[in-house]
Amino acid sequence: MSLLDAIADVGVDQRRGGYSRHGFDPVELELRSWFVAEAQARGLAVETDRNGTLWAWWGAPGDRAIVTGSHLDSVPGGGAFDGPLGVTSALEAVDLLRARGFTPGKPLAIAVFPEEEGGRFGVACLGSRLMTGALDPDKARRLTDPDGVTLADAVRSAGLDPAGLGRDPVGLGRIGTFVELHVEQGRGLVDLAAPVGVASSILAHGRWRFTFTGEGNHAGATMMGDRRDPMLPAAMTIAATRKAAVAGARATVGRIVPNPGGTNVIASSVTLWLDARADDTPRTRAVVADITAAAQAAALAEGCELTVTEESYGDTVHFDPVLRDDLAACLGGVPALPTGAGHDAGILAAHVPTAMLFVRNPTGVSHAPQEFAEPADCAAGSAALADVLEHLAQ
Ligand code: HGY
Ligand code: MN
Ligand code: MN
Repeated sequence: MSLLDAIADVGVDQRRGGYSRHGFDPVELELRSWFVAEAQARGLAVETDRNGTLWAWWGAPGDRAIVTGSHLDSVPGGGAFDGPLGVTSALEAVDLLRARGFTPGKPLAIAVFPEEEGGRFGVACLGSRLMTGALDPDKARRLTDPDGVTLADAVRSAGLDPAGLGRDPVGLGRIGTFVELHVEQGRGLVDLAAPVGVASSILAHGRWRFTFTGEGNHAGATMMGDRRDPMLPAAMTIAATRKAAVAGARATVGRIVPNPGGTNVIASSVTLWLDARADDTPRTRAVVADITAAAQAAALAEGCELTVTEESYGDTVHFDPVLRDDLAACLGGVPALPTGAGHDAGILAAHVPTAMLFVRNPTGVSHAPQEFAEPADCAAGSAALADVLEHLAQ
């Protein structure tokens, strides 16, 4: 049984399909315990840092460490590979290196970052953002999940001190190089007929919360001319995303929550979240500005108020070209690919030399149950990661 098979039953979402595994919820805590057991079975010493990131050390923790790893959480109804493949491949790479009789000449660690998807508390790459200081810890502690549980309460239930959340210069300072293996979220490697590739860049991307406030009322007793229905400007905002996302930009509304949400009720408010991405910050912000203008005009026409809040934002990531080309060469000249998906590697890239390896996904689909990687390509990915770690940890 592969390591991925061993966790295949954890966090299956019968209602949505796929997996729902979210930061510090019981499912992710079960996955974290599984990882700790697997790491300890390999003689790796596991520690949990102030932000809940797990660090499994091969040898004593120390500076100039070669670090790999990824995340175990998912989007709601997500696939089996996004995140976990990077964690299981890291464990398998340790097995391969041991089998080769390799002993690292530098500290080597596997990191597992919490809440990379932001599926529970709404901020993507929560653990790496906190570690690098990209997210204010007071704001983080106040983040709430859909049930109103704060991040502070959630980490406390997981055995962490919420007062400890925040920048971790010691932990970050130990990282010499970070390499994350990830299932490709697209068909680039399929089109290139390559099982493994390296990452060149990540789109600029962010998330914005739009709240439309109108007047709740009865669906049958309220004449159409007497309404201030926030669902209408929300719908027009969603329609505006398609027109605004030009020249390779992407704009998505995947989540909309009416309040109170009754079939025979005119909503009093509607909140939707916009995910917008483009090659650079000016283009991304231009897309958001166009959509915001459409939302404001639609809200005004319906007599509704609108508030727009930026929840997270990250500029374009260009991975270290020297490291990228060095790893591509180490792997015999694998292709370099851009990605539209964010990663903890994208957050760390601003602070330490960082690279990513991609494993072919024949469906090209991600953030959905159809996400897939062939066992042979997963094995090629683990072998490639072992080669890269051996190369870096000489
Ligand atoms: O949203 C993303 O691109 C990543 O999967 N968190
Ligand atoms: Mn993802
Ligand atoms: Mn991911």
